[in-house]
Amino acid sequence: PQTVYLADYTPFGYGVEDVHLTVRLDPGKTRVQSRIRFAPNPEAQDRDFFLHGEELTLLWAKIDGAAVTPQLSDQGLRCTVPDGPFIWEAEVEIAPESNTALEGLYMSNGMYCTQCEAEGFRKITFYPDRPDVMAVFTVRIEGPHPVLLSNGNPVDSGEGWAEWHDPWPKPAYLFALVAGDLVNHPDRFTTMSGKEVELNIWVRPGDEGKCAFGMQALKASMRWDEEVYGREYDLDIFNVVAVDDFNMGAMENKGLNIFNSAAVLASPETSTDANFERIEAIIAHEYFHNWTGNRITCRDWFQLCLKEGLTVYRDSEFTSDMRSAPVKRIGDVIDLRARQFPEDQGPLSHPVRPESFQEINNFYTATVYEKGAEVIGMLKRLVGDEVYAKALTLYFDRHDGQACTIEDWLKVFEDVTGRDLTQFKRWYSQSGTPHLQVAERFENGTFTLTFKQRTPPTPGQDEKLPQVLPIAVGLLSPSGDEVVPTTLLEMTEAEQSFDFGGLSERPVASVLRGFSAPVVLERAASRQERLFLLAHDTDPFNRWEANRALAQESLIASITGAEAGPDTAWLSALLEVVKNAAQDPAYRALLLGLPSQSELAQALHQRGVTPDPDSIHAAAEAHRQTRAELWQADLPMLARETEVTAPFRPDAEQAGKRALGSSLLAMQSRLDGGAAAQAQFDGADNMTAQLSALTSLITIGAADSALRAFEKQWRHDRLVMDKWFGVQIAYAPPAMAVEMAGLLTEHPAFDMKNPNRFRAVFGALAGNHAGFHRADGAGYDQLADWLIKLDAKNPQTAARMCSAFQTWRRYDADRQARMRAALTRIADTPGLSRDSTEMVTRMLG
Ligand code: HT7
Ligand code: ZN
Repeated sequence: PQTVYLADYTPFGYGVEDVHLTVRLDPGKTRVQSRIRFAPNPEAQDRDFFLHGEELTLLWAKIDGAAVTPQLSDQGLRCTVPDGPFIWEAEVEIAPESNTALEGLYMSNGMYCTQCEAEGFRKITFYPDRPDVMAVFTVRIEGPHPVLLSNGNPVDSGEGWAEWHDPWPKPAYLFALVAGDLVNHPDRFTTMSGKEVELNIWVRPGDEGKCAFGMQALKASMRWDEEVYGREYDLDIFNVVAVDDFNMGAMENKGLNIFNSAAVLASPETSTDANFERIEAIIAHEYFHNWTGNRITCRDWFQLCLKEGLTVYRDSEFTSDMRSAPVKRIGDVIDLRARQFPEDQGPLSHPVRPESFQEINNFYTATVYEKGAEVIGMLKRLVGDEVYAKALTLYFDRHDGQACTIEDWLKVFEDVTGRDLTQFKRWYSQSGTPHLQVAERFENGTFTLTFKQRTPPTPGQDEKLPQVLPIAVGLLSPSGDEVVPTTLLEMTEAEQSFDFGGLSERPVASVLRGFSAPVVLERAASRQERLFLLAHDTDPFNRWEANRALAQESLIASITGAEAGPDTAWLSALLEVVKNAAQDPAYRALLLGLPSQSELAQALHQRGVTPDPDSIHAAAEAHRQTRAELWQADLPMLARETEVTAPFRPDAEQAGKRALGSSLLAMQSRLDGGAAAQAQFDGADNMTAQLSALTSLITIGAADSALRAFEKQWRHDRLVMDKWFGVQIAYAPPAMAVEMAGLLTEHPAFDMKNPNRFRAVFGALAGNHAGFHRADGAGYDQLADWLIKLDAKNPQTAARMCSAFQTWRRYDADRQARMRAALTRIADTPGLSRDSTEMVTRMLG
């Protein structure tokens, strides 16, 4: 496959003035007629007229009304064109019913829908399918469907047709079309300047009762973007459509967002609190793209983080404002460590702005999204809130309607602050997670913190330069008073010291408050010091972090045999904190979380110890059992405190109580053989309660009847059934996970063509750490078999899931050999997609 390089960027030789599309829908023979006005681009030298096009049957083409015969290839067409402006017309035929890749125009349960980001529009018609070509689109859809939607505002419609016009120039990746027998949940929104906007959530008949929460979230997002960023919606209508077969969460098409139904449909009976929170965040994320992505887009796909990092950052600010900021921050860091750190520290490591790719779909990664958002957070910390707001206003004013680069973004900050951001820019070009070592000294009333930063080599980058690290620090007196409030240190050197003078006694340092930079902190803090921070730190993130470090140390000591069981002194101290009713229950629930088994494997690997998945699993289990026994007397009282008597609300307050209640129930189940969990399961009136009871029962091996009842109750609901498939594998005893996944693929409701269902089964298998890493390699073989099968139908989803193997070099020689064999078998599959080929080749490195 061909590699594309950032350094090779050149603008397209022609600009597009406008595009008219007529789409005549038919499952096997859809006709797409295009009329596009091109004019030479004065900024470009190259006049090669190449239009992208894949899997299209060209019926005819004309330039200025005269028939032409372009030169066709697998990737598109080339044609000789006039020197000045001209009109290109063409008609192609496509077959949406046989499109299982879910990219371009495809069908899902009888409805037509599109997915064009990143390079799907070229599967709809011949076009310069690159984000720097922006144009005004008018679209006529013809088909016998009650609902016919496209981007922008409706122009006119009649029996079997509708016409849409989008006045805002946009790249083709934001094009969308939907047609089908859909019903809507309507609402209205009045913008800050008094414009009325019609809002609709379109769903399959039967799902209309699951739209209200999404609609509330949409209106809250619209208001928030006005209030916080001054951004107003810019069309008369905003449509959201729920689709069952979808490769990712959702897509921000201009005025017509398309959502995976799992990312928008919600009801208390069928959705957990985590589902509600995720839906709120995704609705917000896609809506926020209207300005950060759509009005200002990316020049090329290497700049993906320009829209994704910023939009993730904006949606995390939104969630912090809607819910609890510390809880959101801790959740984000847990997620960053679980998904981005392994990527950045393994063979798939790449910069936030990659410099080359074979298949862009492989770069919608945690690094581009989540590390990209961390970089924005650091920038904001460094310049301060007010300057950040000024810079964003300038960004919107200066670049509205343009396709931009990271250089444009940073220049705005340079202009507003007068600072030189050359070194900061390394965050975009240097891959890998920096490790930050801390040493402390106290002499003559001065406390000195000395930091050393070092980023291990990553693929293609052996040498690393120091990065700008914003390090938030606070100092506490031995009696627990804050003697130095949070102070931002700006580290720019490989090694740097910072002094705090005028102290009467040696303080305890709270370093990297709020996780102010995405680094691995290496700090040889004593157990005593961590217990002190758990009790006294004023920074909620670092209080949680101290506890997390204590949990990790205790587990690692058990795994390596340094200690026989969990640190009971710490567990007693933790119980006191958890019993503090003045603390937010959601925060207390986070304190009860343990590092995942995969995270423990990574921590061991970093210490030069080869992780053994079975010992890790055994230590985690023993820890949970001991904790439950030790806290036995307090569990009933704590559980009573989490009871919610008011009617279900998916807000942070109730969700926090239920989260704490679920953790306590899991402990209780280890003591009472599942009696409390079974009672909760039987009486549950919401999915959070029902599912947490079910997982508690699965964990102790007492879920047979509950699983049967759950299936019977929910077999008509595909999203709830995804949960049923997933939990049985995720929480299965390691020795049974592979068999369970195999058994479930035989279930009549298993459908490998539905990405949600495929992920429910095989995402859960990959997430069952000891089950996937079974010593005989059965987990690896099973996943490889299914990825090979899926690749032939849906390369994008198959390739993403190949990353389950990305940590293969952490493990022992035998497991490594088995994973290498599985990867090689995928790589050697005849006809393997470009997507999966790139992923496995990078992993085999
Ligand atoms: N911008 C979108 C990214 C995307 C996507 C979404 C759905 C299906 C396939 C896709 N490929 C790329 C989603 C987002 O970040 O908002
Ligand atoms: Zn996005």
